[in-house]
Amino acid sequence: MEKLIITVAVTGAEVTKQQQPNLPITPDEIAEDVYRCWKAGASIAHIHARLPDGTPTQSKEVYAEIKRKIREKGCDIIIQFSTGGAVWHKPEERIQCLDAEPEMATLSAGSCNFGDDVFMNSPSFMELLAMRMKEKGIKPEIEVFEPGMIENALRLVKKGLLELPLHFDFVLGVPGAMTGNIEDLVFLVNKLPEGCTWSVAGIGRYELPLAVHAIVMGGHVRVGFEDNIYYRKGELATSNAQLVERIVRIAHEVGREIATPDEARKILGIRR
Ligand code: KMH
Ligand code: ZN
Repeated sequence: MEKLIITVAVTGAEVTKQQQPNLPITPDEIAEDVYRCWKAGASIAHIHARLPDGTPTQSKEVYAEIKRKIREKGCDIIIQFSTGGAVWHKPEERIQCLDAEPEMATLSAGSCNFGDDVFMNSPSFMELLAMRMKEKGIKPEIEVFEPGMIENALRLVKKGLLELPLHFDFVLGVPGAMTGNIEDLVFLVNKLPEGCTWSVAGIGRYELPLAVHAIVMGGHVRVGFEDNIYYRKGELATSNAQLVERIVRIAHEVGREIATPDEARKILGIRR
């Protein structure tokens, strides 16, 4: 089996410091948190920028600052920026983060309900994101919240805007979108074209069981405060690194080795 790629989603756009006091917000906090997760075994950092008061921002300057601060620490983790932003960000704000030149960026492959909101990803915006990433040599990670989103991504392949093999991330358990039972994961994995890679990001209580299954199924895993703030029911996690460390221990116990960032680049076809 391929080595395991662990992605850490350190901040997200929805969680607050009130909910999780150890949530990293500023570029300094995000860089330090990413550095600790990298030391613990993460090879991709999925990043959302925030303003100092915690408001989500898609400002390319803030993203560039986060990237610079991570690299200043000598950390070679794959930096993945979110083009998803927050549900209320406009498409032109969301796409800006690509100008800060991440190695990877997310591409949400369709619209869905998202709690009490709607997460909008029109066909024309998906095409624009794919085109911009292609021009800039940024590896897309296809975010799938609903099964039809796989088809949407494959339509972009047919149009020549995305290339196979793609890397997918199944975000399961968002209220309003697909749930996160094991059969949901297996169903989605079976839909992927040969040669594609995938990870799973289970929301809340779905995070751990889905991660454990992904480890033994040969997929990859995303954990972090964006998706889940608890270590176990009723007990907040002390840090993002704590969640990464647990995945490393479980993988070790079942004989799945952990990919370094350079090994992850090879698995994902990223040229540095
Ligand atoms: N915050 C969600 C509305 C992504 O990062 O690309 C979208 C999201 C997906 O988090
Ligand atoms: Zn995100």
